[in-house]
Amino acid sequence: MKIKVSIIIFCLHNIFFISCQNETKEIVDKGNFDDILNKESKTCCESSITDINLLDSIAYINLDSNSVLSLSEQFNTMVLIKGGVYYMGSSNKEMALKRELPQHKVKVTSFLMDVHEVTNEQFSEFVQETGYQTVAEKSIDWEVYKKKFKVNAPKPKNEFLSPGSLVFIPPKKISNLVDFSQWWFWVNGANWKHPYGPNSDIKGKEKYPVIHVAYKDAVAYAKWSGKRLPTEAEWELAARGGLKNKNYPWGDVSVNVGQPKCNYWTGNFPTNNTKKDGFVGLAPVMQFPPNGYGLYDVAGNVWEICSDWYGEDYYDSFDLNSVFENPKGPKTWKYSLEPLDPKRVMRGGSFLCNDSYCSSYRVSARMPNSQETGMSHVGFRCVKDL
Ligand SMILES: [Ca+2]
Ligand SMILES: [Ca+2]
Repeated sequence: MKIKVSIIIFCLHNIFFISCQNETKEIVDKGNFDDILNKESKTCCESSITDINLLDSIAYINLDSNSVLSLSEQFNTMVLIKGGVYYMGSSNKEMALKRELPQHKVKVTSFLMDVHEVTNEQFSEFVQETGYQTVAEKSIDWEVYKKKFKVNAPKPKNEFLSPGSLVFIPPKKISNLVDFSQWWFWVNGANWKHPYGPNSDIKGKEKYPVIHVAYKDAVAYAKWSGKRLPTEAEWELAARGGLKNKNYPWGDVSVNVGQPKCNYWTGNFPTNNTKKDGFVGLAPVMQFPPNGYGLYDVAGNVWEICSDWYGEDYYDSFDLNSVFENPKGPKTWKYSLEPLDPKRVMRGGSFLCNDSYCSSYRVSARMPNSQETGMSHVGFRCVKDL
């Protein structure tokens, strides 16, 4: 189905709502999809990887003291990301998309960053204290919402105005890797508490990253916790972990070689997952070795929302003879494929990334993310000024 730019975010939803609705419902009704997907694989890798993490506990900064922290205490900690000048963007033109080029010098001020993605447990605390409702949990009043647009957008179908979010459901077979409506579905009732629809829940998923959060939700959580979202310049500096001009947070070794390095899609996306990294779907945070700054899962697991607007040619605006201090992105978004849908930057890739598809576990990879919609592979982490 062809994308119609005039229908704003709903064009995105519409193309997801294809002829597989019945199949979607059947799969979603089975409940916690992560459980189903990961059931057979958890014992093969999870325990051994966690042991490595315990041994690798390094340089955690407790905001209240500098004492050594237990693993449970680490869940609420941040690490110092020392500022400086670095080359932002890809140094590998063969692997990079145009949006990652050219490399340009930026200077970033020191800041603190969460060691892991925000978890369901953390987000629950926020909601319990504030009564906050996420975007995915609310209906849209079209009469109010349509005033946002300068063009006359046709009213979407009612299901797209009812509470819901976008859920990845692996297809048995696909016809191509371009039409993502084969594996993304709009599911009414899907939200952070019910990741795969009304019959799913997050019991036992306290340490999993929260998903189905829109930009506004992430900002609200960050503000409540006394933090903020990172700029993409901050995020990339942090993700590089002190390494220079490397492809990944761990260096240049392929994600497919050696011990599992992150939660990504092993096998043929999106029809076959080999569980080689231990997880077919989402993983709890901190299951893989951290990068050089002690940050977990900057590559893979969930995409991480940044504060910048997404500009597809933003990097072309930099004077390569200058150093830009704390860039905060373009004044507004630009994304030719969906020009009327406001896009923010997200970074790091997710459990769905694979070398055959997007390989966005690379530190320079950047992706547009609709700020109005939640998805089952998008989360975030926060930063704090010193
Ligand atoms: Ca995986
Ligand atoms: Ca991540």
